[in-house]
Amino acid sequence: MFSNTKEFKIAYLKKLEMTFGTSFDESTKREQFQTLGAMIREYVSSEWIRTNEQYRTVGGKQVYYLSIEFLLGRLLRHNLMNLGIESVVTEGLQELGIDLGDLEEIEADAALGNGGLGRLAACFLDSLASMNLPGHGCGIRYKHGLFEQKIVDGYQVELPEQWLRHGHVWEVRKTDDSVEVPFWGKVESYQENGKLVFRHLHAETVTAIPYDLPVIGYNTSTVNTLRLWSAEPSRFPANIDILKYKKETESISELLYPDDTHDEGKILRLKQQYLLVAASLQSIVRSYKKQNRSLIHLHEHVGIHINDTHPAIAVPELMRILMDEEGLGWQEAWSITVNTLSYTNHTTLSEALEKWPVRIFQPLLPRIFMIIEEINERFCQELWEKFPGDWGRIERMALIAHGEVRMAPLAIVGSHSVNGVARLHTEILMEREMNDYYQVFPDRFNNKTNGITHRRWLLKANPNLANLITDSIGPEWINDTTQFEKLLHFKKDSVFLERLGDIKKANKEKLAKIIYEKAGVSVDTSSIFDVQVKRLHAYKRQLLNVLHIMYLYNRMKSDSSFQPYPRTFIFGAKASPGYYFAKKVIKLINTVADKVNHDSHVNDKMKVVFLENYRVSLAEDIFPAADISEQISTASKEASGTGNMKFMMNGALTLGTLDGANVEINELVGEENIFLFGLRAQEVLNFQKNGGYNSREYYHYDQRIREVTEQLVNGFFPDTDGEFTAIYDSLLDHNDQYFVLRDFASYVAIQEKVNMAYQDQSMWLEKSLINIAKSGFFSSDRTINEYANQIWNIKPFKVNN
Ligand code: C3B
Ligand code: PLP
Repeated sequence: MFSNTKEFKIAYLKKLEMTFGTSFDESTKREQFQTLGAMIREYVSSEWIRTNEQYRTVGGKQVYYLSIEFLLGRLLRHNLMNLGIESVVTEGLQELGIDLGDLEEIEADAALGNGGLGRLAACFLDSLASMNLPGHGCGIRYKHGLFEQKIVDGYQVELPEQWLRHGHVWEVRKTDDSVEVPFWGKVESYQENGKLVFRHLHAETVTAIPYDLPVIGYNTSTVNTLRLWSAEPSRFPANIDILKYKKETESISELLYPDDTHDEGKILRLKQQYLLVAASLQSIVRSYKKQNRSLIHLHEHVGIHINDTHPAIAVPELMRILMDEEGLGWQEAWSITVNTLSYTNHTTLSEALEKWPVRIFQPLLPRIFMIIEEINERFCQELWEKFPGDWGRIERMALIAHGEVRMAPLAIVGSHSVNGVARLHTEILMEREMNDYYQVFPDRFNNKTNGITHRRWLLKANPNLANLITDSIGPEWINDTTQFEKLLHFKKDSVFLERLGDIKKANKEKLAKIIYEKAGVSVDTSSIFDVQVKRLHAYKRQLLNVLHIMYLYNRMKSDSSFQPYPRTFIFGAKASPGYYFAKKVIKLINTVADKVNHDSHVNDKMKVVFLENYRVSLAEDIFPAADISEQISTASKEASGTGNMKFMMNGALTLGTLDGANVEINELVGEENIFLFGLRAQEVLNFQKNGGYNSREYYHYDQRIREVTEQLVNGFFPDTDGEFTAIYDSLLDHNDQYFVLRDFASYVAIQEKVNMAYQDQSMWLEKSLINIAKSGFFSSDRTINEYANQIWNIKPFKVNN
């Protein structure tokens, strides 16, 4: 299509005129962006077709990653980079007087996810394609992604997100591949040729339309597919209220549930889950059958991954297809199902463990419910044989109990692999949370520590650091992340370290500009950039961070000899709209920011910034500019974390608890290169099991704690009467479930260490370098390689031109 700048310009201008019927001079930025996007999609179309054809004809096993969330972010520059045409395009546009950076800003983030889980799915897609692995994503094309957050008067305000308003340039609507998904109705069974046959009658059917996105690998011909389903009305049935039916149908893919790690018990959510699963499975089976293969061998050619329990209905749905549609018997169908499916658990928080009331589930998905009942009966029978008389255990482990269908047990029983997302998390699953199942299926459980795509989070987000790395150790690290360790040679190289320091400084300047534009706060770029960005959640303990800031403020006001090194505390976080406590913490951060930033006694030493609307594109500007990465969850509660890995890869030092993947970061970098504090996971779990923690004791014995907690309610912040009572009560009346006060002193002490350590810049830069050099382990290439070899059994497949 084009192989140099000149050809690009000609093709681009022609495309723009043809698409928009306008001359280049009259075109808008949006038209220029849309033109470029469409050109790139066309550019990859032949490779996309070739990949699909070769997968179908000669390729081996393929895997499908079912996920209710894909937090993709923007795709323009990432696609250009992976295709290796970034510089040709940048130059060509420049010659036309267009800045690629400006066009990038036009693209809306595809925010079809809440946070870590959805972003992990997006990183996995990049690694699959870049490593030539035949793996595709299946998700939902929500009309509205995660809400847009505005901060008004310190409060979070949610606005509907509108990413599709101008269309999504990367997608292709595939009407011919649409499938029908039935809800409600009833099931009839009858004998036919000596076999029991089931028929789903009077169902309300929805048409699922796929929209396909190309997933372009880095420097390879592989173009995999992310298939996103949209719900539309089927043929309008007779005698119904058409408008109502249309609205109800479309509402299924209308919006992403904005709850992070919370079970949302709504019919609509269950409909979304079934839409995703039923549509994806039908389409997978349809394409499998095109290869003229018998379904008896499905698991040899197809792997289907259940990302958290949201797509766990894949277990009964695959059984239904194999038995009701393909005529297999139970045993045979069960063996194929278990061997095809695998499942990842992402949390042990009890509020996130999905359970559906039978009274909702059964009428909505009558045949699926029948199959779950039978899986449950057979499973309980097995348990009975293994543990005769142990009713308590059987009740704990059953898939249906107390009027609820339990999704995690369904996923475990119906998959051949169950994995956690960091070593500590997997141990907690095996030894505690899922120990009953571990005893029955010890071989199924395994760990796959999360990872991030270093191509987006380093190569793209931090080009200067990427160049320094390439200059120093060559470009191989881009495809082989074990090469990162070669950077350790430069530990004592003052020229290298100085360049590293300059790059950090430049990234901080870039972020400082954004902070000024978005939040109106001017910050000192030689101060320590201390950053906590992630969803707002009690267990992630943004509250501990802000109480520490209040303590520093108090101390600076009362003790003039206390002169800590200047700091900029940066926060970014969305709270689920119905999460009262989390929203109060946002208000508190903004209230403290207001106080600190306007107090001339302290504001040359500290600033507090809350960046609104934290999302992937903003994250790409934040990670490269951070000095300190706050990973301060209550130990045992953060399954892994992936933000921690992005900070580390960009040279920030972790200040954290021994939780999730922090444990592995610590092992890699060594205790001198990380700042650890707080209770250990075992201690937290023991307190939770046996009691023995009394938050009031910490309040009484630690004057610093008393002062900051009282300030929440004593009028210290003007015009906030009663505003923070809920926070105060959570700490004292409700015994501080997340051990904020218990860890406070230890947090203050470690922050003091950070304060000292930063002042020795050459030591600091050395620590920073060690963090970068050790971060190769956290590339999602490593993670995906483990999934491919140990769970999915898929092999790289080189697409031929
Ligand atoms: C998250 C966990 O909270 C993180 O610890 C983890 O790093 C990521 O998943 C990815 O594994 N998570 C989430 O974002 N949403 C959920 N519903 C459950 C877990
Ligand atoms: N949201 C966005 C936009 C991210 O980039 C990340 C990072 O991985 C997350 C959420 C998850 O952050 P954490 O792992 O700190 O919970």
